[in-house]
Amino acid sequence: MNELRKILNERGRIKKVGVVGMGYVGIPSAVLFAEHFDHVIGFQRDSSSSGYKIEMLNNGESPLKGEEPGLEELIRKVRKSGRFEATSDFSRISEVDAVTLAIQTPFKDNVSLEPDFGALEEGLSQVSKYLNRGMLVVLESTITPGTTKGLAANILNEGSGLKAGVDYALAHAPERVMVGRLIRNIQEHDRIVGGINDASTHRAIELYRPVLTKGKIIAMDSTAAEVTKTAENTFRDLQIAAINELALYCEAMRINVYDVRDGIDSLKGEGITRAVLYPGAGVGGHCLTKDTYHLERGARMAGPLDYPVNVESLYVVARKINDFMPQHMYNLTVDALSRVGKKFRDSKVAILGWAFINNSDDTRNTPSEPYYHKIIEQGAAVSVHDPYVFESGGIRITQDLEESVKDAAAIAIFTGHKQYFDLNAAKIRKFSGLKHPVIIDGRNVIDPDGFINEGFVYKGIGRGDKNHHKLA
Ligand code: SAJ
Repeated sequence: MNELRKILNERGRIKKVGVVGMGYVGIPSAVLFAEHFDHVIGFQRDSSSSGYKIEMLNNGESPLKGEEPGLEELIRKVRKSGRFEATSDFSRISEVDAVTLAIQTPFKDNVSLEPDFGALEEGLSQVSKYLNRGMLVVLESTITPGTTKGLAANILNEGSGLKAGVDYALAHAPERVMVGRLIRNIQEHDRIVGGINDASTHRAIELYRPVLTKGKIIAMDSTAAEVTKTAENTFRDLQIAAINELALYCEAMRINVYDVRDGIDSLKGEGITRAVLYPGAGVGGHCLTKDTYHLERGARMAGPLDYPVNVESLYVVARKINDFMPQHMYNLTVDALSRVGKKFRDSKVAILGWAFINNSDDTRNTPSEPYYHKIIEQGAAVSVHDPYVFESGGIRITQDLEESVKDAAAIAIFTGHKQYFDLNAAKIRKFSGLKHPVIIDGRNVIDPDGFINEGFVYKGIGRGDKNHHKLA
């Protein structure tokens, strides 16, 4: 039996668990572990921005904003039973049998697209100081493929004098949580668990299996687990780019992309799949905008890649098509304004929707932002409306639609919030006070004819059948 298995057997079953990083991934996973293991310690840096979470958690309160069904009562329950506690004393890592790191890995900047592993590296070096033989370390953050076996193992080995996969188990188990359903996602999604060797994988399975209700364990190598997490988002981004490109083609061919979408989607039957998603004003959020570049970096760093010469990565091209969509919204607006002899310079534009996703207040990497800056650059006066977002990066956001649309020469719909599905053409035109306002529909939420007949200049993404209509 290999060295590590022997050590793990001597240590016996996992009793105490540590979770580093009391964020929207670490908190739910820590309290769920506390339901199944003897004791869980949540580790959190006592920094000015997040130190407050320690006291809140120890008082049985959730420091996460927004609705998280089941989370607060679970925190209270495991605090009452004494099975969970939060602390900034990282030396207590030496007490646990398994420690997971749920630390965010944002990009340094949107140009170099280099990930900022700073916080993760700090967490790893903390763990390495208190690492002892037979412990299990699991990375849950989204990381570049190769990080667990590379960067992470190096930091842990250097700081502890131990050897990954021999003296302690090391694995990657990527989080797949969605804000608003954290507890449910951890229990019900299948869990990818990837160790740097078999003994590590088995030990990590021991940690995650008890937490799953509907979800199954999917075991693999740690690098395969890193690729799975990044690729599942890369594939979604690719599917969105495919329909965005088709929408641009349909506009050029003056047909309705939604007729084509329905047509393609009708192809059903055994073994036939067509993941036809929805065209839109762009792709925002934290996952799809980043994970492709993690995957690219991992693949190209790994070693010789056999790939067509002078052909750009399909996945990066998909990113560029999705990131073009706010530019397309800009181009549609320029075109529509010119039909009524206007330019941005002497126009007010109302942007409807700042959240990156429907019926949410999450604004991370919103496609509305590049559009906003482009039209400001052109001298437009801009008002931003969003029912769920009250401010973002110093940009004032109103919840008053009439105020937002008042005197607006153009209205651009960027988010498919439910409130925008029943925009009334006559009312909106009255609010605008113009004979022929412009409306650009980035999320297929309005009926083109209703607005065209009311005198609007209409443009819709993928609506080649309507974008050249006569002015009423
Ligand atoms: N979008 C489109 N067309 C579509 C779908 C989405 O333009 O057909 C745009 C949205 O407007 C948004 C962006 O893409 O701007 C991202 O949308 P999303 O639904 O993928 O939402 P995310 O970014 O929160 O993705 C998360 C991911 N979940 C995790 O990382 C755990 C992703 O893996 C999930 O597939 C996705 O939720 C989901 O399916 O809900």
